[in-house]
Amino acid sequence: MPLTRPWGPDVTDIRVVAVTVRDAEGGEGHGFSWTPSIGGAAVKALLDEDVIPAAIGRPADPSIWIDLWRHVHEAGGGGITTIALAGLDLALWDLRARRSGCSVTDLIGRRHTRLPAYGSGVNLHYTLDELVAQAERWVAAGFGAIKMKVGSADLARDLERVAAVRAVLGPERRLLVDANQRWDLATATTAIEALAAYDIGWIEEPLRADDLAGYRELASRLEPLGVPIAAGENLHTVHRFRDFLDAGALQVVQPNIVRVGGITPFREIADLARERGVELAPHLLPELSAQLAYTLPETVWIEDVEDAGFGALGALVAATGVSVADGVVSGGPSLGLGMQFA
Ligand code: SMN
Ligand code: MG
Repeated sequence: MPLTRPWGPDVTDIRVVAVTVRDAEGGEGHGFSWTPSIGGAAVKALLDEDVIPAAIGRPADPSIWIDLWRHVHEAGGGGITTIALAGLDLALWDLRARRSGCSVTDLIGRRHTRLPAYGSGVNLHYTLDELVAQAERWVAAGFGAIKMKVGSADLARDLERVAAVRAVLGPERRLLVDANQRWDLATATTAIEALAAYDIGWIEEPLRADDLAGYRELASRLEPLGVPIAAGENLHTVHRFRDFLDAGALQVVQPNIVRVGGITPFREIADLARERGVELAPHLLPELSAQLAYTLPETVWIEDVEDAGFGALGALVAATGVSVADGVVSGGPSLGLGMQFA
């Protein structure tokens, strides 16, 4: 699917592999694997050649997840393997909820009907004017928090942009910044010390995503500043999330439901975050993330990347019912996950 607002020169579309599962009684469930541009064909090949043949004949139930993860493990414990597994896992949850005649949210147990949403922009390549205009759109739309990109070649450019967006937001709204792994430890330390003056709600992926030692050291350096470190969109297993939390390296964890392998592993990661007392903030996929976040005891922020929802991109057979208005996400399907791709 082409993106209305490209995420960068080499990310002009997203790839979705739609997965349909059928059980012996003729029940049907719909899930999907997803990736921004890179790896879509490889994910489809893994599904076709390894995941689907290993799944056929097993119980049509998400509890098969761990066996299938072990089955594909030699191709990688996470990454395209877990992205591929997600397609099947989502389809199995959809099927299970449909069999029960309810939504996945109600099957698991609903705790919320509304959650706060933040406006998110993939906007490092925007001009200052375009960035300010985007922040103004979000304020006008009623968002209480927004996220912008940092990590420019020149720190002065980041500071100018963050100052401009903070001026649009005023002192009350939450301003989140995302460096998408662009810094090393020394650069991150200097940059975050300077950015802290703008009351940053979290700094996301300041370092290479899997640099555990770097995150541990950065967390100890930032402790006196009180700027929380967020990461997780590029961590793929509950084991890796546990490593980061054991190291005291993160204050906010951001699993992407598809990248971690689906709803089954996402729920384990959410339990882990709760046990450790860190904030959980699901990455992207608002129509899916909201349906799961409604089931959690805590209140989590849902990320709404401007113009990038599957519904807005015209990708779904029918709308999920999940919608964002006045900075609040609400609604959802009455049956299953309601995410069948056209
Ligand atoms: C992001 C990652 C991948 C695609 C779009 C946006 C970004 C975010 O890092 O956190 O929103
Ligand atoms: Mg990010």
